[in-house]
Parts: sequence; C-alpha cells; structure tokens
Amino acid sequence: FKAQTYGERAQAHHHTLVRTLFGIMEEKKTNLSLAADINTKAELLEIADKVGPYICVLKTHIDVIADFDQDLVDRLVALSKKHNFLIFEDRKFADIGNTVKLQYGGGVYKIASWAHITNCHIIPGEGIISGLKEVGKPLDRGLLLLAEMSSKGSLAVGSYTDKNVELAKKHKDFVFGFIGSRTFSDEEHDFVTMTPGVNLVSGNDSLGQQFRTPEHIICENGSDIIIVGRGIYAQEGVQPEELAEKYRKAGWDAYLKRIQ
Ligand code: UP6
Repeated sequence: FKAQTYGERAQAHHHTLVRTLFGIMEEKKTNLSLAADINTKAELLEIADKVGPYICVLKTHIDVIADFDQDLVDRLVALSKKHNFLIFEDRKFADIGNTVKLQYGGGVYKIASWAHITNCHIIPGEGIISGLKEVGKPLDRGLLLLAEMSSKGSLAVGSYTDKNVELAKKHKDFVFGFIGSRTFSDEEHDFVTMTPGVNLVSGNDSLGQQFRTPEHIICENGSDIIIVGRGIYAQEGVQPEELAEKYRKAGWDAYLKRIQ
C-alpha cells in the first residue's frame, strides 16, 4: 500500500470513511491535518476557515474551548462541507465500554454527532472498541487506535503496539487505522496512519513532544497523514494559511516521492 496512490486505495477500501478520506486527499492534493489546539470558539472557527483549503482533516480538542456551545459544532460542520475536510475529535477515550459509549454519544459534546473520526487507547481491553463501535458504526464514523505516541518515554511500544494492530484487524469494520509514526498495513490490511509530532524542523518542546519532518514520516516511514499544530498556528508574524500551504506541499511532495 505504501507505493499505491491514495486514489487507488480509496477505490479498493471496504471502509466508507476511508474511501471518503482518500478521495478528499486526492482531490485537494493534501495529506495534512491541522491540530487546532485553540481555546476560543472565534479563533478556532477563524483558523478552520483560513486553513480549510489546505487540509484533509481538522483535528480538534473540543474540551479546551472555553466558550464551547452547539453553535460552534454547527459552524465547524458547515466549514467541513465548505472546504471539504473531515473532523477528527482527538478524544483519546480510555475507559470501559459502557462508559465510553456515554462519553462518545452524549454528554456536553455529543462527539459522535459531528466528529467523523475519533480515537482511543486500548488499555481497558477490547470492550472499549466494542462500546465505541455501538455508537459510531451506525453513523459511518471511524476509529483510530493509539498504537504509538510521539512523546518522549511513551509506553505505547513493542507488544502493546502489536496488540493495537491485532485488535484493529479484528474490528476493521469500524477501526480504520492508527495514531503512530509509521505504516502498520500488511498485504491484506490497508490501514491509515495519522502521525502527530510533525514539524519542518525536527526537535523537541519543553514537555516531551518530539518533532519529525514530513519527509521522514510520509516518505521513509510510510505514514499517510501528517498532523501539524504549533508549526502552523504558533509562528509569530506568519499567517497560518501560508504555513499550512508550506506543510501541505512538504507532505504531498514526500508522498509523491514515496509512490514513485
Ligand atoms: N498528539 C500528539 N502525540 C500523540 C498523540 N496525539 O502530539 O502521540 C496530539 C496532541 C496535539 C497534536 O494532543 O493536539 O497531536 C500535536 O500538536 P503540536 O504539533 O502542536 O505538537
């Protein structure tokens, strides 16, 4: 799958959401996801509108928005249609199946009603996937498993990572891929990897985040989507849309090099 185009993979894929996602990526020539860790409604909407043309996925942390309301969600959904991107709520569920069902479907955020994609840790065991699936599958949503993390000292390694892949295969009607640093696909299973901790220059922040370059992640490691946050919205004096285009191009060029 590393050498195939997103478009070829879209056509062959069994998961509706993946067909849509790869279709968007081909059409907009982008494998960039914006990690919008922004804490007000107005600023989140503004950046989503400006950066929308350059991304395939908008990744949110909806619980950091100080003035969250239903109108924010309605407007994010409208922007996702206007610019043709999917919404990924990076909720990182980590509880038992019965509890995550409540957290995913209800509560303040009603995540399943607007987020095309969400993710979970498998630390509680398989029931977390089954619980989320009961809510999300009827809505054609998709789930990513956190097979690896970008932060220093992450415990998601080795046999824990392998277990993620095993469970993804078992639940491939709902789980379509991973958060991780590389591809986890094999001859039979085409999984999507989305990779956070990406910057045009590799390095670290002061709290354990480790950054690698788009070239490394997409071309060498065979991941599919780069997730970029502060590289796009936290550079003083440079407009986010300008940086988004820079990252879009870097990610796409790395992909073109990979499929050559
Ligand atoms: N994220 C990581 N590493 C992971 C999983 N998720 O950084 O292993 C998320 C963070 C943040 C984004 O929650 O939203 O990806 C990275 O943002 P940054 O580019 O500003 O570091």
